[in-house]
Amino acid sequence: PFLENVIQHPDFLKGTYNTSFIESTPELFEFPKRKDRGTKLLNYIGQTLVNGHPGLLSKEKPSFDAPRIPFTPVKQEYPAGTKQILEQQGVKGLQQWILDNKQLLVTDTTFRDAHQSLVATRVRTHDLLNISEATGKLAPNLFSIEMWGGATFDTTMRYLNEDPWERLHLLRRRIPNILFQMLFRGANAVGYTNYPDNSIRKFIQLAAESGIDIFRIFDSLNWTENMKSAIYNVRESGKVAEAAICYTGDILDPNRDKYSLTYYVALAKELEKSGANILAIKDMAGLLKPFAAYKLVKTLKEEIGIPIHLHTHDTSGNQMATLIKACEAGVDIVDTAISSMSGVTSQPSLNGLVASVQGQEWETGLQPDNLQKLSDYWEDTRPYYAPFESGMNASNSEIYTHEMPGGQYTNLHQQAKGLGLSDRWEEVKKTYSTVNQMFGDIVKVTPSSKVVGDMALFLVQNHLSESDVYEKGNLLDFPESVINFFQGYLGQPTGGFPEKLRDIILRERDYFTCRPGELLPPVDFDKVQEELETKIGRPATEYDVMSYIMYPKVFLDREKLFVEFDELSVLDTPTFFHGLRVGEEIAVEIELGKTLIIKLCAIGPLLEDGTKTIYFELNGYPREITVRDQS
Ligand code: 3PY
Ligand code: ZN
Repeated sequence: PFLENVIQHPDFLKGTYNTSFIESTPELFEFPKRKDRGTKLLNYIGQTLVNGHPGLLSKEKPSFDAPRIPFTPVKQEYPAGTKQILEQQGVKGLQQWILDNKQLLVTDTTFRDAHQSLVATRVRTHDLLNISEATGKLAPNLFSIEMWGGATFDTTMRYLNEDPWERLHLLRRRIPNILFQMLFRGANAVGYTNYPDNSIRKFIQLAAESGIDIFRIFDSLNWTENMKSAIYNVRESGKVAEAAICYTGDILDPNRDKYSLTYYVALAKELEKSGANILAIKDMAGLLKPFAAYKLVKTLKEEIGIPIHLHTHDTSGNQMATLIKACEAGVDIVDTAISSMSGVTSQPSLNGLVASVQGQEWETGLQPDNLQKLSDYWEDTRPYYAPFESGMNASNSEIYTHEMPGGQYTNLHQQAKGLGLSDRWEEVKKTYSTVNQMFGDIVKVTPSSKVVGDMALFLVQNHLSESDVYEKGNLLDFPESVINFFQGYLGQPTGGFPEKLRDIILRERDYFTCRPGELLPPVDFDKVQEELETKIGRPATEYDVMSYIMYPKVFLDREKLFVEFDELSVLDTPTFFHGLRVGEEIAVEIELGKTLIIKLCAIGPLLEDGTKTIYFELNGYPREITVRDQS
């Protein structure tokens, strides 16, 4: 509301303001009361009770015990952490501090990749905020917290009716001492396709100003041309450019020589030369076996001078050993997740790793008792998201065959369910690996992994085999993402595209081999802002404009829901997903010091006009809501 007041103020619009504008204009701090928030929340709860939350089959609200939030006195100061090192010593100073450090440095991915990989990125800001102060105070020795980017940008808007920028701003305030890290998909930013160069620049500027310190930049085909602009812009913004080599194949398998040790060393050197401050080894599927990790890290430490940060997924169950072997080889930083959010498609356990290196030269300085408290919280909170779990309850070495990134596994599973293919999930996984070979054995990570996934779903859904594609491909309507990929919109894969398949998929369409960003016209931000404001009928902030550029339809859909239901992040998660049980009463703090008491009294029968009446009490007064049954 403050930003809205500023950009709507007549002096601001006319440009007749000076540096004391904010201090001398008290009305900027008068916020209009958002009316009817109670009614809007009742409407949302009513909708959820009658029609269910989108994507959730069960309408029954399960019972949960309140999560154990560790007590940390408000007055207790946040111990200084890596954020202060960056602020005081700059990027170069931080880099040197990492290199000089004997300790094994640890990143916690619980706020991003862990839940992206376990529960389809559904964890809500509400649950992150509840544990954020405790995380900052109980785990101040973390190197960084990965808490943004990847799929979180999309899913916060698409499924959680939230604003991703607000999540970043709120968390930043609650964790002022630990570096924040985001996953940035190079020229694809936080989306699934290349964006114009000036949008990449603007996105990085806004994210840097909002509190992101380390940008892990990767390209889904390891095509460095697509990463250089992001590396440059992160450096320009004074933040840390962590450039990633995406690991696929097996450097120790002599039969798979496309992605060899020599290939990765050359890539790492090129990224260092392009300005990377840290090198990430991004093992998105968990394919980097322990002895391969030793060899890769040892060699890279000899060949490059910047710190090395290892990221992996524990799908096979082997990856704690990978982290330990990498540690022996001299890795600087590793990614882990709090134990109750770790394992299988997520990262190896933070608590486990800390215990493993205790008493060794790499001892992390993190306190096991404190980490246990954080894990207890997540153990209590994770069941809220049970409907989004992948069903993979144990480790699975079949990952070495299908090579599906941990972050994709649960999403593709959900997508397959949505298409009615849940009983053919085994076939989907097999086809995923066939498609990879058809595409020439490519690096598979968002968005290239999505292209492979889309093609696999397309083949399974239409009962098509590999030979069907070659024999009757000219009659098939391939998914748009597959066509765009072969046209060159994601960039160029190592070794080029398989030409025969490209001809079948593209037919008479053109393809190109230059950097897609060169072809995309720059975004005119003012024009987009105008267009957006016309569509939503309110002033748009720079953040709104950027969200709209990244995901136009998703942004507008969320806006519609926002107008209908207002801010839903105030609801606790079980209520957000399932509504209330008859007789249940909740307190909802809609703004500081303003709480609504909502009680569900009864749900009326289905009426002839297709509606149901829901009987509530709002702050003790009876209220009725009518909801159309969409079943
Ligand atoms: C993402 O891009 O979302 C990923 O997690 C890739 O591993
Ligand atoms: Zn990952």
